[in-house]
Amino acid sequence: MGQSVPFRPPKATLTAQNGRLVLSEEVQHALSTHSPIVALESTIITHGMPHPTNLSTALSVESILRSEGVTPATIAILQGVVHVGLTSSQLEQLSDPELTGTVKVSRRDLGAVISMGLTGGTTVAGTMFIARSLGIGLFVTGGIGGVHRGAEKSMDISADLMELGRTPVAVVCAGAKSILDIPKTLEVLETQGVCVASYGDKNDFPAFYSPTSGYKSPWQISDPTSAASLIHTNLTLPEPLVTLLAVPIPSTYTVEGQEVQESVEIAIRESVEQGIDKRGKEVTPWLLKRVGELSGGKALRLNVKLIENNAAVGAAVALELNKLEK
Ligand code: PSU
Ligand code: MN
Repeated sequence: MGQSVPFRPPKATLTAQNGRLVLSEEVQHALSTHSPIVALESTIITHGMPHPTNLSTALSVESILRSEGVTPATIAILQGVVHVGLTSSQLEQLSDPELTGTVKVSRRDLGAVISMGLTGGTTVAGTMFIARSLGIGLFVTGGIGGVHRGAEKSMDISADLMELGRTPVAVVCAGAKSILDIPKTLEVLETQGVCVASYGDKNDFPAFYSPTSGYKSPWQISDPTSAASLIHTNLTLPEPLVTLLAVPIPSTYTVEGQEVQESVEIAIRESVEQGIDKRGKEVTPWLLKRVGELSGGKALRLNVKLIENNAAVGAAVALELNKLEK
């Protein structure tokens, strides 16, 4: 007869005590005083933008948040240690193009990167996972991953969409990039139970460089107070739900956005011709880089503008949300 062994749940690996988690003083203070705080991702620094714009944008987003009284919590993994809140020298280190072997860290990669002592930038999915474990309820980024064009064959659907379906952290973004299949992305978001709301006076679902994708969001929100109310209500349902607040790029950039769109179409065609579309996690960084080259820097300029805009909206929402959480 076999002996029965009592079930013992494993101990968490991600703790400050075992040195696998480090919170900056600023983040520690914000969490302990329940002050407004916003999580920020780092794949955009390591794999999403070229140097030195990756660094200047990371710094500028943080300073936009701070100037509104909101603590930025940029999340990354440095030599196997999860950092929440980075010093400017850590941001510099992460953005350095000479730094080789930096991993793009999605949910599936977290344990591997920590156990192997590696350094990496966390994606939307990876960042949400860590933000949630600390009780951070709001996250600002540029664009989320989504369903890739041709996904009916490749099955390339970003883990971001599944994370949005199961990890209760509200996300502010500029929609999904037009390198993706927008209608299929919206379908999967619906299937995953994500509350998608456009921010502003229209319900168009934005497509990153462009304020409209040609598709609609199911909901529309026009000010920070209503956005916070929606986010808070979703987070406090019996099973918390994610709100994806889709903020269109300011209309001043509409013409430039249309020009960038042409580069997007060319980059996608090239990725199929060269078989890049079959390279898993490399697909998104490759397309982002190629659009940057083809657009002669225009895409990058818009990318910075829209992230800064998202940070400003995110800060206003964070302040309102904080009042409801008290
Ligand atoms: N979209 C962008 N810039 C980015 C990304 C997406 O416009 O830097 C990054 C984000 O970190 C996002 C990730 O979570 O790419 C999605 O990658 P994938 O499609 O491999 O899941
Ligand atoms: Mn993918």
